[in-house]
Amino acid sequence: MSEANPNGCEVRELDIVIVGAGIAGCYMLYKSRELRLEAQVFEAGDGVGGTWYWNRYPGARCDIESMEYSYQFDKELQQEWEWTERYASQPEILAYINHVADRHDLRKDIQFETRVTSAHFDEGDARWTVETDRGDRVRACFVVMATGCLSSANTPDFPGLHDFAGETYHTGRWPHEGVDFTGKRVGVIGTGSSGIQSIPIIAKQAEHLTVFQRTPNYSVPAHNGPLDPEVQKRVKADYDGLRDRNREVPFGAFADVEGAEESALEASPEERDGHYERWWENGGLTFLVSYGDLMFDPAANITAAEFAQRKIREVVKDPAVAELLVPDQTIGCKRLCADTGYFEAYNRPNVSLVDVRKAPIQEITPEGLLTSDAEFELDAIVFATGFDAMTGALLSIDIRGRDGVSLAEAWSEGPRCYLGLQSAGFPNLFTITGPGSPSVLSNMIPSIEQHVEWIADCIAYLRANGKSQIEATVEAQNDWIDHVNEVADMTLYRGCNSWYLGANVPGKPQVFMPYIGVPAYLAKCNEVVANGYEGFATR
Ligand code: NA7
Repeated sequence: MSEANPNGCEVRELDIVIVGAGIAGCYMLYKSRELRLEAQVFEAGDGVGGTWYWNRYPGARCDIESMEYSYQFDKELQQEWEWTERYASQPEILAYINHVADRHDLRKDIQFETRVTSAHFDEGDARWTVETDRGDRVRACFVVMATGCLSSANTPDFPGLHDFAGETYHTGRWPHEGVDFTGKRVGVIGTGSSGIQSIPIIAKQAEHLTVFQRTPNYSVPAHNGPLDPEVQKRVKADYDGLRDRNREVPFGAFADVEGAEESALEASPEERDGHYERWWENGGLTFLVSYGDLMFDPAANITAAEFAQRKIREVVKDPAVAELLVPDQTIGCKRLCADTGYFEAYNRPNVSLVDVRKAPIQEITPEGLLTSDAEFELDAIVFATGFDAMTGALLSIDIRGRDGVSLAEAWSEGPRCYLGLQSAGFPNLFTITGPGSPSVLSNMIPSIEQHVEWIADCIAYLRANGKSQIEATVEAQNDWIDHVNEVADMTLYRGCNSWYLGANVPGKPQVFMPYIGVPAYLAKCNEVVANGYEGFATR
């Protein structure tokens, strides 16, 4: 079939359109080729990498250890690739994804610097029409949204923002050429992971750094360093074993943490402190799984929270500053951070902390920033203010399914997704690590691979069975969302204003988005397939 697009060009007919060339989009393209699908990837950036392409702020680093944060589909790559640090830096992960793209010759099917603007389903012939900001118009049987969970940058709409005379940056849209803050008065707004990673480095460069903190966060020292060659050798000797063990544990990572099955409350205070001390010294997010009940039992959680609070008071010399930095919420409820010298940065004479929970930011002025009780002169403002997580990137595209209903309408009270893979009313449209899947509460790369493989197997199944359409049923979707909520209610995750709930974006419906528990999720996905795609309607 041939039809003209607005530019007078022929409309390409494809099997599959993949939106995004991050870790998910690249692997989806690889799997599509295996199925001999005619595939096209559209990517807004000028290179592959997604999250790791955009987040180039100083200190950007993965908080999952590099031996676990990698693809497992290419066994040779898994053996050949040598990570240099315990936690890989953004440049190293980006180099890795670029290597994967070269190794599998992916770029020829990726159109860069092209943002998908709309995807409309035509019920007549069950095809999606996808349009881009470059005037492309293509039609495809399947659309896969590999748009990322943390890709839609959230910059609060402060009055006066556009009149600021200095420079502004968002950590998730960092300039490729880097930024030199030497001799500048810098303000960082936000103390989530991006703020916590970048603040120590900006502090070393800037003449003065003012941190504007709304909610203090817990952070465990990462204790990053060169990757021990012995660790690398040991993991590579049984990589599949580690991956298998990780599928058996709630976050899909940290399988080899000893003590993870036990209760914090069964240990004596001395034993517990010794145990926490060992995991604090070990470094990073494993602290949170050092006992099995930390995210389930408030009394257990308090023991870990108090330990972490004590550590902040030990590091930060000025007691008033320390008190401002000590969180009063459940540890782990907002994502725990892993840092290198974060709390130590507040001991520098050129760093000051401002509590904007007590005195909120009122406006950005041409000279700086005004809170309700003081004015700060600044040459540069860094927004470490996070993302419209999990739904932002999807809802920024005009997606219309059956009966012309838009995804924004269907999700007006929060995302509705079956298994995080499909939304009822949107046939043949898949989301990778969508709401309702473990996604951000798991090790992202294995979760991405599991979704990509599930989608590829599903397409193969449809073809083998002479079917052309698959769509989540409303009943299965409703049941699944109820289950996602039931599981969340058994934990302590709902108890704070986190981005898991959408609480960081004004006006966003507050719904707990990720599914907690990798093993149960994997079992469910497998069961659905074994039962002939139970909960999905096929035609
Ligand atoms: P986060 O974790 O969402 O952190 C954003 C920070 O910005 C957080 O401290 C917010 O305070 C703060 N923020 C957001 N809006 C405002 C306004 N209007 N005023 C003051 N402060 C504000 O994003 P990150 O980029 O750091 O990390 C995202 C994830 O990436 C991270 O969890 C890891 O998984 C990797 P709040 O807590 O909302 O009070």
